[in-house]
Amino acid sequence: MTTTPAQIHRLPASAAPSGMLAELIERRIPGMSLEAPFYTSEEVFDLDVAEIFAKHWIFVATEAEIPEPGDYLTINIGPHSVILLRDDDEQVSALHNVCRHRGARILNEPAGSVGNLVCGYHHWTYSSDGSLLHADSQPADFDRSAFSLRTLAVRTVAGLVFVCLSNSPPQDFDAYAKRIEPYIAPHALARTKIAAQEDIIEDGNWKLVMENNRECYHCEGHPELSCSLFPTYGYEEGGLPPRLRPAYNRYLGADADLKLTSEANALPYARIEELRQGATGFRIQREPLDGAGESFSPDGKLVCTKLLGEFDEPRLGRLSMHLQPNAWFHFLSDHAVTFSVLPLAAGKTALRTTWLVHEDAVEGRDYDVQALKRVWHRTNAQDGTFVARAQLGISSPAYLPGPYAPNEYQVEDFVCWYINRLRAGTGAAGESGE
Ligand code: 3BY
Ligand code: FES
Repeated sequence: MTTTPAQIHRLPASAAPSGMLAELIERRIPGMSLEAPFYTSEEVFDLDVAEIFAKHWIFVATEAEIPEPGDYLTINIGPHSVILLRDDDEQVSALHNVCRHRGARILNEPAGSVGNLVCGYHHWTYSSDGSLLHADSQPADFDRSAFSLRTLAVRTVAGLVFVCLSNSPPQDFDAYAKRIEPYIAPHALARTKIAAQEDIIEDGNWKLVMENNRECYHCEGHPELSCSLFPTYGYEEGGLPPRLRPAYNRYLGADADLKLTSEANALPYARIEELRQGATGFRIQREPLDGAGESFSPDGKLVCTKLLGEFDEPRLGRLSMHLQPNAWFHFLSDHAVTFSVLPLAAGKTALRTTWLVHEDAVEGRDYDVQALKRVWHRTNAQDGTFVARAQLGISSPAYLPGPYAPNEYQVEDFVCWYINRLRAGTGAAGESGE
């Protein structure tokens, strides 16, 4: 008897919140950190994978990581393993890394290059578009066309690669792409190469990693970053602690200069901040850097002398983008750095950091890789310590939710977005903090 593709493609039901989860989502208090189970419970973790990571656009890579046809990456999103592949038409495609015979994982390296995709178990062989080309010893009426690898939605925007595991990805991505493209395109990521990449595992829930990124209340814990990134980030002038006043005054001057420089170079710089809205919440803005205003370095000077794209002006500050649920980015005149957060377990999270430089930049001549990485290598390690301490404290029965300060408003934006998406996805009533 032949099984029909319709029967085969029946998808698992989405995770419905149990009574306890529904109540936790419902009773979240605006302006306060989440209750402990959001960070510690494996049940919430499973819900996060099903409702957040499997239903939203997830930033996973840059196109520069797979420059040639056949180049691939494997990306783990919770229990999902996704193959990102540059196909024979030079497009980026995304396939589930699950053999259609008996389910074995096909590609088992984090990156590489392939012709056809051959499952190592019984050697079913697929083309780069996922069609099954060959399966040994099957009956004469075996229909290969019913057993292609399952594909998933993939989009590239200005050299950034996003996937969505859902069959009906959020529709607002097109509008998002249209708005961010003019900001990022001048940095010409299509003409970059990977200078360095680091994966770290943080001992904390993925939301703690994101929340930590969304505020600079803790930035005095980042001495290397604070040399060039103004630690006044997120503060209103009235809420500034006196010790940050000199930095704030420098920021105002540098910001006025950056606006002129951006206009002279036809670069958009205005802030768009829609971190709570819709499915694809984001923030983008070109902002000044301290010191020489050029790059992330001890004196704010360039860390790569070969500038990106067609730039001949080094003082372009940082074009920074923050994206729900799992990413942030900084695009500078001389390099770009991207961050992708992927959940591993309730208390474990992977953070991938990628540094990109002009494809013609030569290590040792134009840049020193240790100097290029230094600020974010150190900052990530410091953040990892903060996240681990938060996870430990929240895991204590003594933990109670605490209040966000005004300069942590983007943490509140992230949490409101998260709760809203859980409510939207699980059918629970109400929107948070609108
Ligand atoms: O990386 C960021 O986006 C900045 C730096 C420190 C805080 N955060 C908002
Ligand atoms: Fe892949 Fe058998 S599980 S060929």
